Amino acid sequence: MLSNDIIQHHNEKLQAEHQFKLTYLTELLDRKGIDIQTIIDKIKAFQVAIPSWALGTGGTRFGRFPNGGEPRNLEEKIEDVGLIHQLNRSSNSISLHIPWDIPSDANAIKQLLKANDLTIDSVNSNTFQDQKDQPYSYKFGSLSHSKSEVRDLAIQHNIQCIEYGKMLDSKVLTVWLADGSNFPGQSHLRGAYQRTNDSLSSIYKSMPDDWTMLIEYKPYEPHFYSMVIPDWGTSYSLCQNIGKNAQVLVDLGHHLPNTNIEQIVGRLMHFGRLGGFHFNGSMYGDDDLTTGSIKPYQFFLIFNELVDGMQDPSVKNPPLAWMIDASHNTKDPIEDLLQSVNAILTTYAKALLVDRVALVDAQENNDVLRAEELLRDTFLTDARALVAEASRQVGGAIDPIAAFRSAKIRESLVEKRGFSVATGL
Ligand code: AOS
Ligand code: ZN
Ligand code: ZN
Ligand code: ZN
Repeated sequence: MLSNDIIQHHNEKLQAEHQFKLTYLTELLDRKGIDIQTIIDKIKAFQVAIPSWALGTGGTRFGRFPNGGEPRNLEEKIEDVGLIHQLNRSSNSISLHIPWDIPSDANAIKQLLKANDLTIDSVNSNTFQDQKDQPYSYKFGSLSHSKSEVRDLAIQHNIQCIEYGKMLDSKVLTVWLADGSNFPGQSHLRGAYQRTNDSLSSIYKSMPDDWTMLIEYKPYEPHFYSMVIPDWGTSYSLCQNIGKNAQVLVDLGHHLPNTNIEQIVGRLMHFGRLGGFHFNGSMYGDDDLTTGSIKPYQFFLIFNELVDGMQDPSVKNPPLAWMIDASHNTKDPIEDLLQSVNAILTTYAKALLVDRVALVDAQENNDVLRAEELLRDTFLTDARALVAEASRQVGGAIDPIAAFRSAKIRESLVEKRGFSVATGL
């Protein structure tokens, strides 16, 4: 944990410049009839989960180039997320990956979470790797496998994940299925879907009533001819078949180039089936780059759709689980996560600023240019001071990355943990 003095001292140094920017923005928004504190309060309430596997360098099947000080176990991963949350006050939960994060002592983990002001977000199952001494291999699939003994093993693993989640008060199971085929003819495409449907149904039946199952889709990788759950339509149909607590999870990197993701988001919210989000940045595919780093306008348009759905009382979509799913090789992982959360909050803030009454009016009257300009105007508004102020008001840093650097946090983690490399991708 950081001493609060460090953050306060950091904020004092930045306060004058921050206030200057905030005053400008307050006046600007006031002229548009927007109360700045209402927006700031919404930003404060927005929390993004950190995945345990993003705390180390990774995201590559080639070489990893760690800088040291990476968390060596679940306890240290929780400590890292605790640091992130102390700095930005917007990352109050951690997502676990089983078996990488099996809790050895659930009570001790719960206490540590509490001390760090954190909770467990989702529990993620892993049937994309064989574990040591596993009786059957997932080489040719898991929940969709042609042999029932392999499917049963994968089903049991997911049920075990639910058990770990229950111990730590999680309420979400996320299933990302790597199943698919590499060559035409390898797999019976309809059969693989039906077996997956039945396997997911069995897992769902083992889930407590107040849990959610999130089903993630991905068009390719690790398989390159077919994936069993390649797109939102497949996820959606599985959810429809399985039950009301099954929801689609959208990972921003899991689309073919130029897909209109905002429209997918809108559709799923309209159907009440959008359950969760994996934030990252994408140039080509599942690149897992920093959120907002490559296509910020597209990211804004996605958030615009999300906020529109969240604010519309006629939309019956459950609250969403927000998580970052990124991991790469060249930045300090904690700095990268702080940067991603900041991009998420800034974009959320901008989406909150959209004049929805004027937008609907422009749409109704087919004023194409005005509708577009309403969006462009908010996208081009610099909303960073709103996010900084939200953080400051609840004891976080005005500039979390600058605070992380000036407090030499990575240096002290290296000193404590040595040249450690985290488990994960
Ligand atoms: C994989 O591509 C998916 O994005 C998963 O959500 C996630 O990255 C994986 O479960 C991490 O192991
Ligand atoms: Zn993902
Ligand atoms: Zn992915
Ligand atoms: Zn990814």
